[in-house]
Amino acid sequence: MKRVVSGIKPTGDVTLGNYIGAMRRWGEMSANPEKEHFFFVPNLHALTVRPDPAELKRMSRSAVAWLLACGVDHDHSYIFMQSQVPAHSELTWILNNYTTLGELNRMTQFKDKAGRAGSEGQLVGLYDYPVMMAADILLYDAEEVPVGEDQKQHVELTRDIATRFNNLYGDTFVVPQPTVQKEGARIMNLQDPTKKMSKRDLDDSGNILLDDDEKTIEKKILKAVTDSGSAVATGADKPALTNMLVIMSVLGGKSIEDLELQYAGRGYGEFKQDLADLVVHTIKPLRKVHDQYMKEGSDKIDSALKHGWWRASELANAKLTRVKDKLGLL
Ligand code: AQP
Repeated sequence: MKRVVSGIKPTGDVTLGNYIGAMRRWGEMSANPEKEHFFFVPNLHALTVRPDPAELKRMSRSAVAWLLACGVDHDHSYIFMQSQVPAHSELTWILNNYTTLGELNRMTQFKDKAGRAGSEGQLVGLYDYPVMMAADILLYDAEEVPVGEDQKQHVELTRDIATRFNNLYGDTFVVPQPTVQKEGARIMNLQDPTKKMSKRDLDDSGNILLDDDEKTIEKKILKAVTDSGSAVATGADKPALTNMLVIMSVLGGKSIEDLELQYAGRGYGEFKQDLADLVVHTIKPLRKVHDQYMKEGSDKIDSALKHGWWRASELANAKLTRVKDKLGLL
């Protein structure tokens, strides 16, 4: 059976960017019984930001609750916690020996994140993140990796590592394909549309969090920066409006052209209010389900993780044994 792997890092509260670029599709995809789906929480990757331990636990459980709220809950789909499957760390170490410094130096996410983190944040873990991501994918023979645009380069590196290893030791890994949707693959910050909407900004006024209540969402959208002129239209000189139109198009199911026609001659104010209503309407039911799972006494998160852990461990351990065998590791 074909396999699909993707994940959501517990580095902060999940954003509308994570939802539109990736998670929105995961519920529907995971209902396809012809494929096995693995959606995991890469909590080892989260260590690169040295989170408070209690907060890391909360965010990890919250990520599982969002996955469940997005509809990833079927017999043939699995949610698991990365740290509970030790094969991820072990294969990372092995793959470090099949990855060059030159390749890691080219990773734009590292340059971006390390640049923002200052010298204290230039950690080996952050540098090595793409190798662990390769291990995350290759352990499961995943053919497909649905991600947002920002992660595409990492999946391409995974392909290179897998091909290199296969050439040296014979067929071992399935070479995966990144699948990036056309619309909404890179949702931008509402206060600075030149940068990506991200979980981990200290100032979250430009990021819509799935956890935000209705008033906060409305305030963030009404205060979003706009472009010069007054037309609700896309274009190279209209990064803010382009971003908001993409959000409206994806969530509302209308084409950008139709939306431009619909708002022709109407001001930014009316457009933003409609966008705020649409975002609230989309997020509210998800948040309700998420909050139910997060309530004390709900064992849904633990039982989902147990179900996922069992299958993930079975596959990951078998793959690791095969790799060790090929390398002569006793
Ligand atoms: N702004 C975005 N637009 C579209 N897709 C996005 N994704 C992330 N940001 C956007 C996609 O969401 C999935 C999960 O992302 P992740 O948790 O693995 O980490 P990330 O890509 O590093 O996302 P963040 O929110 O920016 O996290 P931090 O702040 O920790 O770095 C991925 O498929 C990603 O492409």
